Amino acid sequence: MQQHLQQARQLIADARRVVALTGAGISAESGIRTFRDPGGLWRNFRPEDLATPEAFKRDPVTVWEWYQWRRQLIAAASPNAGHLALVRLQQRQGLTLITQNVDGLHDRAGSTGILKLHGDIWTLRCTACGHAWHDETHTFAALPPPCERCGAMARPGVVWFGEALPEVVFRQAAEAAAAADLFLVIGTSAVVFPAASLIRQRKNCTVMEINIERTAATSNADLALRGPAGEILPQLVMD
Ligand code: BJW
Ligand code: ZN
Repeated sequence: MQQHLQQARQLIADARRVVALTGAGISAESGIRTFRDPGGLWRNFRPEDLATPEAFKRDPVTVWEWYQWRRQLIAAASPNAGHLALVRLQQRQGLTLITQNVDGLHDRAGSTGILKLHGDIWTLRCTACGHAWHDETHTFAALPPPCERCGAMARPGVVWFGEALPEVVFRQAAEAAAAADLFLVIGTSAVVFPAASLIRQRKNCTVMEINIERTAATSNADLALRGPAGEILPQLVMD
């Protein structure tokens, strides 16, 4: 492992265009459960019962209860050493940060220009007029909450299965990935598309995975570091 860490540190120091794709695993050490690990966020539900437009149409209150519960957990959590190491890396040599996470912990850590592929749990969007706004309410007076502009039903500003990712954000992420010479894949099972399609072996681009387990991305990785992101990342960016 020490040898791998040394090699990884050198790869980062030598890289000119670093891109990181993060998933739920980077927030695990902040106490936010991942989706697919044992005891994960889907609780006793199937993903299609909570994270689809059909589920929301069928039962908006249950879906909102799940999001309100998560908003409360996230509000009580803090960014961890993994989030902070990515801030340091961005300040030191530049980094394009792409995340699948909706928890906002990268923002709270201090990362900038974050490309959020799956939206933001702190954004609400009106199902009628499309108005979107930032809202940090922990316990809504009523569920579903109303649009602040027209009073119609609001939904979480996140991307559910079967919905398109924000077009401009995904394009910027794909361009950054194509131009990268080092691509870090951190704390994601890499099973959700099109986010996972960004992880590809290219000529002149090293793919480095940081995860506690083997994942769907491991076979594409030139170097796989096994361990918690909050422990490994700080060791990679220390001066
Ligand atoms: C640690 C750790 C520690 C733990 N340190 N590591 C091609 C093939 C097959 C299917 C499809 C395909 N293309 C599209 C699809 C369909 C679908 C899809 O991908 N399905 C697959 C699941 C089969 N994709 C979609 O529907 C997407 N939309 C789409 O394709 O639209 C097409 C379209 C075009 C034009 C018009 C209309 C439509 C949308 C996907 C949206 C995903 N949404 C969610 C919910 C977001 C909101 C919310 O949070 O509630 O996003 S699902 C959920 O999964 C969430 C996550 O961002 C995403 C990824 O999960 P992630 O982050 O990888 O978490 P886990 O739990 O899976 O993994 C955690 C990892 O951490 C593990 O590896 C652990 O080992 C590790 N770990 N502790 C380091 N301390
Ligand atoms: Zn509205």
